[in-house]
Amino acid sequence: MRPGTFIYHSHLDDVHQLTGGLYGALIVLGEDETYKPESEYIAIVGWNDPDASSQEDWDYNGQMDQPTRYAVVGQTYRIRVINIAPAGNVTTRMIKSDLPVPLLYVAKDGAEFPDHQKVDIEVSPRMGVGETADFVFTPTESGTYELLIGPGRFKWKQVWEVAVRD
Ligand SMILES: [Cu+2]
Repeated sequence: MRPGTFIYHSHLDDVHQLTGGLYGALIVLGEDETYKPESEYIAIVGWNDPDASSQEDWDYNGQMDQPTRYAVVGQTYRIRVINIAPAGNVTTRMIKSDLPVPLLYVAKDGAEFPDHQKVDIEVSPRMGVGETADFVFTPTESGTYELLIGPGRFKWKQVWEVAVRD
């Protein structure tokens, strides 16, 4: 299996089992790679209700509220986004003081792009059900950032506090 971001999930009575949480990230590393949790962030988008109609019906890593993430200026962080909601598209973006912060779009559905196809994006392409995408975040200045993931009306706001390493 090639290295990358994949997903496992049930395919029996799909909507009930998916909204019951029967899914998870499947991260495949290259032979020489080591998983470094301090520089990784996995964001799995799902539903907790078969008739999702409000923000509370969407789960982000299994819940709505997310703990603040801490990061360091100049370090790189790989953000792996997985959409396993039973329907709907999501987009991903990073902002700081309401202004877009570019993320480097590096992989799609478990396939790393060649270097010349890795591009900075302000808003990711829309991701449908079962899709994954990887982004690299390299903060250049300290401050409070927000990672926004979700469909149009409902957005997961993941706060990233970035500081200079002392
Ligand atoms: Cu499937």
